[in-house]
Amino acid sequence: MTLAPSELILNEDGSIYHLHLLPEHIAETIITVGDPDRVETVTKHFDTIEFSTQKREFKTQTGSYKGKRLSVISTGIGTDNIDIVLNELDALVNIDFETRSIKKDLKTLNIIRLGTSGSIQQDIPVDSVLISKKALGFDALLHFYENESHRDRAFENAFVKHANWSLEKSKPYCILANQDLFNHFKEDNIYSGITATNIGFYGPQGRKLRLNTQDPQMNKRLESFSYSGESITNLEMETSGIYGLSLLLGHRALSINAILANRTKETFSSQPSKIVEDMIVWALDRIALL
Ligand code: R1P
Repeated sequence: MTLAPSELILNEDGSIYHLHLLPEHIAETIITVGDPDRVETVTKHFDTIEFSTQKREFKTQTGSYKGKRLSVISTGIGTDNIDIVLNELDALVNIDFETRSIKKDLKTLNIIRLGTSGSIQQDIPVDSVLISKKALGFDALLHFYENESHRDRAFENAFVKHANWSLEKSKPYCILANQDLFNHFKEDNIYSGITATNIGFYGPQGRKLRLNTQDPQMNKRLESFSYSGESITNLEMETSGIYGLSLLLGHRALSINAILANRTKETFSSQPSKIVEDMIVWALDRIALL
């Protein structure tokens, strides 16, 4: 099948539409960060940088760290951007841009998010690092794709019942991290849990400035939910989309987050830059061993 110019959009220089990248520009292991300024916070630790570009919020640098070729790309905020980043990264490795057809031998990328997040549990403190074993998506992204065989329906239904979740929002979807990557990064001083991803920072994460939220008890209901001994630990805005699309496309994904806020205790880190920097240094050494 040939992909039409309106479906696979390439720029005049042959690069993919939004990311502005050619296939040779990316490594097989990709670090995603939200903030374009965080790309250099990661790559300043590299031995060499071979390539840099930026279009809109999507800044990419490729280089090597301890001899391993890595790309770092900023996604901006939200799962709508994740739809673009994941589909275009996949196109770069799995679609032949000359013939506009899907390649026979598909490649698997490692996609590792280094992000920030807020804890919703008393015992997950500000300034800790958490890796996400599962994601619970309150965004609707995955509902636009054929996804049935990848979701944990029993978990989703138990959550909807417990939280009295209004389906006028979206049906939450539950997706597993790549368990090999999860085990590679798991260690004693790193927290793990279920990351809830939502479509906004204020109301959708239970913050009230001037507007009332649809359910003022939402975060309390998230906090008290438990399924097979596992709890929802934190809230952010990208992990469900990364896990969902990675699983559907055959890539391996893991989300690692510096916990900057504790929503139950109403506290925020006094040294967010240092905590993010420490997470990056720790994660890079682990990534180099992949
Ligand atoms: C909100 O401030 C942003 O920070 C968190 C959220 O997921 C959202 O993208 O992650 P990043 O620091 O990775 O962007």
